[in-house]
Amino acid sequence: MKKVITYGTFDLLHYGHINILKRAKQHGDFLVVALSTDEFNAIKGKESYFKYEERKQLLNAIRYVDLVIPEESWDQKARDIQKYDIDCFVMGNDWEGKFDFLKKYTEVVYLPRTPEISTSKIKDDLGFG
Ligand code: C2G
Repeated sequence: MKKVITYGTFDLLHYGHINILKRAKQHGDFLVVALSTDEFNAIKGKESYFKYEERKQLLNAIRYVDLVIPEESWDQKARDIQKYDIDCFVMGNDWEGKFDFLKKYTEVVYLPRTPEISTSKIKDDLGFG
């Protein structure tokens, strides 16, 4: 079984998130999503509208997602890759090159983002930016 992992906040779940999860899953048979905790979001300088458990519930309802784990720090990725026996690490290309250090542990793939949508655009368009 080829296992894939990806990381993110996935707040205000939208079709850009679905697109990356769908394409990430195409790189294997089992997709792990490391979901940023509320505490880690604070470290990332983000405050999500939906809290961790709500964002986890949404991700678990997506057909492409097989397991959701917490992302609590920047430096857990190598451990996660070994712990979950990951064969492929996938991120959107807004992170292009940032995780190349993981190539010694696993395949690293950056996929094009869905350009016209983002959580911050949704907030801005709704007047909550
Ligand atoms: N994404 C996308 N298209 C969009 C918006 C997001 O492909 N229109 C992708 C991002 O590239 C990322 C994933 O969806 O791969 C999750 O995006 P965010 O929730 O914004 O995650 P981010 O804040 O980038 O956190 O350690 C890594 C971080 O946790 C990533």
